[in-house]
Amino acid sequence: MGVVNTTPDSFSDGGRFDSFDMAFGHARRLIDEGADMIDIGGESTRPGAARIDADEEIERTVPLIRALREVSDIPISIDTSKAEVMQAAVAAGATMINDVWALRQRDALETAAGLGVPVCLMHMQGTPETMQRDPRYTDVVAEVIEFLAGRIEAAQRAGIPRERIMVDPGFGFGKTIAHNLTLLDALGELRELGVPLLVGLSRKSMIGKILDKPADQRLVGSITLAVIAAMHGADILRVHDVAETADAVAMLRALREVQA
Ligand code: 9MG
Repeated sequence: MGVVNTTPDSFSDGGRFDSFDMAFGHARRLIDEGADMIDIGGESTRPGAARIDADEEIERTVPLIRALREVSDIPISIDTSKAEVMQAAVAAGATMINDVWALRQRDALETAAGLGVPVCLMHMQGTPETMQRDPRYTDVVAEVIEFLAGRIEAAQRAGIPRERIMVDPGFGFGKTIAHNLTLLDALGELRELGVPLLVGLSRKSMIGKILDKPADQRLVGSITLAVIAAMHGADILRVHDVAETADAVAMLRALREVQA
């Protein structure tokens, strides 16, 4: 899953893709590099990022989705928590909802159920404004699994069939480095939820802190974590560097073929 942020304050690209043309060009490049799907977001979810209203989020994302739909039939995921944005994005051609709030915002559950597209339910402790202040868990793996199991149940109760649900432990969303690494190491346990596993580790601040590197120097750290996640059973990797990650995953796949 290739990441296309249309946010001017995007942490990973310094806002380079805040204009339509640049975002469109970037998305096309990710498709050419081998992305199996594109995740388009209009509101930053990084710690402390400013919230925007639904109209602005729609303005940033929907023209891009429409334009991509004209040139490609690649699956497009809309990264949003707002029911209005989900509706507008799917009407424009998005085929999946990626919600860091796991459909806990107003009308999101019912809207996603009505739209009939797959959803990714992500774990987050707190809110993007406050989540990194002092995240605490007694048992991070058990608590993340319990939360995701509850959201799967809520989604199913709202009418979203299990086959359309995937989950994500939400690396960096209300988690210390130790929480993130513990979760990564225990990713196999999340597979017991019985739905596909999506993970986003690409360029995250955990890598920056461990390696002491800014976002544009986190490629090796990102690829390393992507490979570890894939080895632990992640089904979908949400990444900025599609070509490099695709090569790394191809190497892992080759190894698995001789193991089979
Ligand atoms: C939007 N977004 C930013 N980071 C993410 C992550 O780790 N997972 C998912 N599903 N979405 C994310």
